[in-house]
Formats: sequence, C-alpha cells, structure tokens
Amino acid sequence: MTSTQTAPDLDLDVLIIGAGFGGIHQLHHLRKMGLKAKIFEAGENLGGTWYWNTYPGARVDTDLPAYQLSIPELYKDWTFSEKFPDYRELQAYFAYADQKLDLRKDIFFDSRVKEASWDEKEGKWTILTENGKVAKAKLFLMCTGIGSKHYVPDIKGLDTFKGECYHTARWPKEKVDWKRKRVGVIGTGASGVQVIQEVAPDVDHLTVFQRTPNMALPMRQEKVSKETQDKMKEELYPTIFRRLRQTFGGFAYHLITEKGTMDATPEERRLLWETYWEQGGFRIWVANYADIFTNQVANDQVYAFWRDKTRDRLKDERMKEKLAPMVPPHPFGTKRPSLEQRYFEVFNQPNVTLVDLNETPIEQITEKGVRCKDGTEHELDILVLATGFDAVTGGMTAIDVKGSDGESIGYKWKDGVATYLGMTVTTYPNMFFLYGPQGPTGLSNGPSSVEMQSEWILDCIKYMLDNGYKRVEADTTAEAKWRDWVMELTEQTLFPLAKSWYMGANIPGKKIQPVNFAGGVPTYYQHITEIAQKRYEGLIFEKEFRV
Ligand code: NA7
Repeated sequence: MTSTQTAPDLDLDVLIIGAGFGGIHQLHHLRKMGLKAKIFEAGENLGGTWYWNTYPGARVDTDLPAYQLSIPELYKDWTFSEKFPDYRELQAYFAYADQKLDLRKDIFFDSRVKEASWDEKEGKWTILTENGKVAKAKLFLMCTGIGSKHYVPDIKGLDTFKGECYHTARWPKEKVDWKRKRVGVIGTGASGVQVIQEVAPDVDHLTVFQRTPNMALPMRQEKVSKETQDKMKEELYPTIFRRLRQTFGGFAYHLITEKGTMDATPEERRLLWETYWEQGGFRIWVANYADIFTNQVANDQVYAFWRDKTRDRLKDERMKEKLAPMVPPHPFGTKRPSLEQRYFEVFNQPNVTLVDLNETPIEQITEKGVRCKDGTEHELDILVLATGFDAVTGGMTAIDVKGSDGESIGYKWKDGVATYLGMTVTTYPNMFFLYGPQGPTGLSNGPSSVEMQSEWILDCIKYMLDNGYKRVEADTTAEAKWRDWVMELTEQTLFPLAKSWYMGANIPGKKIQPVNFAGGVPTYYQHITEIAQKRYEGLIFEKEFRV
C-alpha cells in the first residue's frame, strides 16, 4: 500500500466510484443520511455511460419516462424532447441533476480509481486513483456500470491504419466529419446499429463488417411535448415508477405469463405481435409470451415473425439472408436486440457494402483499411470500432480491489463470478456494488434497476448505523447459494445458446457464465425485500473488526 497521505476531506464514511445513475443516487441519499460521501469519477463530467458514449446516433433504447431517476425534485421540472432521448439530452439531464441536487461539490472528476484495499486493523478501505488521490472510507461502493471497460479486439495491424479510428465508447470530443468519407464499422451491436443508421445518409461509402446479424426492432421514435409530460408527471409518474419493479425487464410493460406462445391461436399471436411492431420499443422482446425465453418452438415463431417483417424491408436477396437469415444464428432475444430507426433501409443504398465476417474474416488492418481473408482490401478514411465492452464484470475487475485476504477481485472471479444478491462479495467487507454481476443487469432497464439496488443498500447501511454495526460481509454459504440460483435460472432458458455478453462470451478468454440474474425484476425485488425483512439474512454484521 502506498504511503501517500490521505487529504483530510478524503477521510470518509463512504467512497463511491462513478458519477452515473447509481453513483449520484447513492451520493444524494447518503448525504441526506448525514454521511460524508464523495465520488471518484474517471470522466471530466457526470453521466457515466452518457459521458463516454457520444458516437453519432447514440441514444437510449428505453422509452420515456422509465429512463430516469424517480427522485421527484429531479423529474418534476425536467422535460425530455423525445420518447428515446439521445446522448446530448442525457448529458443535459445529468447537468440538470448536478445543479438541482448540488452534486459536483462532492465529486472528484478525472479521477480513475486504480486500486482499493480493505484494511482490517483500521476498519477502512483505502482507495487510490491514477492521478494520486487517496481516500479512506468506512464503506466502499462500486457504481462502475455495465459498460465502463470498452473492448478493442486484438486485430493484426490495427495501429498501422493511417485514417481516423475510433471506438464508439471513446468518441472524440472534437467534431468528426464523416460526410463524403469512406467509413467502415466493425460490429453490429447496439452501438454499431446506431452509428450505421446515423452516418449512412452522408457518407461516400459505408462498409459494415458483420459477425452476427442484430435482430433489431423498430424504435418508433416520437417527439413528446412538455404538456404531455407535465400531465403524466402529475397523474402517472409515481405509478409508472412503481410499475418498473413489477415487470420482467423493469420497463412499463411485462411478459405474458398466463399462457404460452403455442397456447395462443396463430391469429392471437399475430395480432399481438403486429400491435407491438407498430407500438415499437422492446415489447416484442420483454412483453411477449414468457416462454419465448425457454421454449425453442415458441422462440422460432417469434423469430419467423421478425425475420419476415425485416426481409420485407430489404430489396436484395443476399442482404435478406445476411441480415435476417432463414435459420437464426441464435434464439431470438438471447442476445440483446437493438432498437433501430432506419437501420435495415441503409442496406438498400447502393453505396453500402456488407462484409460477412463468417465468410471472410478480417485478416489484417492495413494503412489503407481492412483486408479480409478473401484478399479484398476495403479502403477507408474512418474506421469505427463498435466492438462493445468487457460487460458487467469488466468495470470492477479493471480495478485492483483487494479484500480481507488480500486477493484481487479479478483473481477471485477467474474461475467464475460469485456474489451475494448481485450486490456484495464475501471477503470484501463493507463493500457493495450496483448494476453489476448476478443482479438484474443488462436484461433490464438501467435507472430503475439501479434505484432498486441502491435503496436496498442504503437501508442496509441505515440498519448498520442504527444497530452499531461497523462491519458487514456476505456469508460464504449464502453467496454459494445465490450463485447456484443465478446459474440455475439461466440454465432453464435459451440464453446459453448465444455467444453474447450476457454469457461473458464476447471477450476472448473470459469465463463463459451468466453474468446476469435471469429471473426478472419482480422475482429479484421480492427476494431482496424478504432478505431485508429477515434482518439481512446471509449478511454477517459485527460490532468490532476482526483484529
Ligand atoms: P455489443 O452489443 O457487445 O456489440 C459488439 C459488436 O462487435 C457485436 O456485433 C460483435 O459481434 C462485434 N465484434 C466484437 N468483436 C469483434 C471482432 N473481433 N471482430 C468482428 N466483430 C466483433 O456492444 P455495443 O457497444 O453495441 O452494445 C453494448 C451494450 O451497451 C448494449 O447492448 C446496451 O445494453 C448498452 P458478435 O455479435 O459478437 O458476433
């Protein structure tokens, strides 16, 4: 451990990493509890994901009003302009939250945490940043989010490219001009889909390097007036915010559990799906018959619906087969679908090339562009890496977090993630995390899931304070049981059949395992609520440290 002195203002009750939704929710409420809390944030401003992801077309896939915090002081006077706001509006929202809740005074920006370690003698965490700050804290909260560690694939020659090259999650603050340029995009996940549809109308030529087609769904973007929002705020927002804990994905719509896909008549199914198609958003994914996630026959039905709708939008037979193949590459919805606005029409443009990397993998990046195995060199001015993240666990394991046995969390998890309730880890006392592994993460709406966990952690901290407890740690048996349940829930589904970030399968060498709790938000919420009612069963509270 470093000998660097802790500044007096960094001797804290709580140190939080990250000024996204989770971090600011915690900071606001911890201060209200009278605790001295600060945030270390790697970026130069608030926003988390929305600070970093400023690529063309970046916008949220959750429809209004679910994608915001339910803190009344915040939503009361804040108005979005669209049903699915873009990154600029989300940055403005965070600026507003900053001013309204007076957050900035307790946030250290440009402070990327590199190390954190538990000292049993002191009963404190020591947290170090790359720029030399040292904080001591009784409690340590990791609010690093699901996408704070971006993934750049190890492609031969990447550093030799003479044009401009950007990862979507590290988009430069200066304006990038793609107009009349030759642009290449590697990756067709949520970020790739958004970049592609945004730049396509203006480029000279667009080359899309696709490995897996995205079963993207129509967004149906709409302007939403202030009057509509004001009326909803008064009459509906509190109900909607409560509803977000009663639905599988934390959205304002829920899975159908009363009957299975094949129990419905073909007409009934068709009518439902046509309605959802017109309404847009994630309905076909997370308001569908629940058995689409567990029953291959049911899943095939909804895939066929999606495929036929999508093929109708494409003119070229090859494009139809590449983008919406007759045989699905994985079950529908087991990789996160994106919401699109004009994505498929892009592939009707004469100046767009789709390279199927399964047919002809990338061999090398050259000075001029991308050379594939078939010998074609795709010459480019701009290369966009929309290649995603070491999702969910990466933000945590990127930091050398050492627990009571001195073991780094990355090492502890090398053979598999283990947590208790997706919020804490045994041998890491007085440490909690939000929207991380084994919680309802990634499969569910961000802000509402974050709030649900954040409130639980705040209550647990209050319970400690009220009872004079200084130390809390998850019990090993309780942790093992939680892990087994998380595994079991996913094994009952079709999710393991996809090579997705939900399974940790998008990063070479990463352990294949479910990183999310697949039981849905209501089951999770009910379980953690019951645990709290049972005086936090599975957590060991102590009045003294173990010295
Ligand atoms: P995703 O969804 O992980 O997408 C990454 C894309 O990049 C995906 O299409 C990958 O193909 C592709 N990829 C990754 N590595 C390579 C290599 N080496 N060669 C070619 N193609 C590659 O990340 P996003 O940023 O789009 O979205 C992440 C989440 O953030 C999103 O779901 C939201 O929840 C927010 P693959 O599918 O693995 O074949």
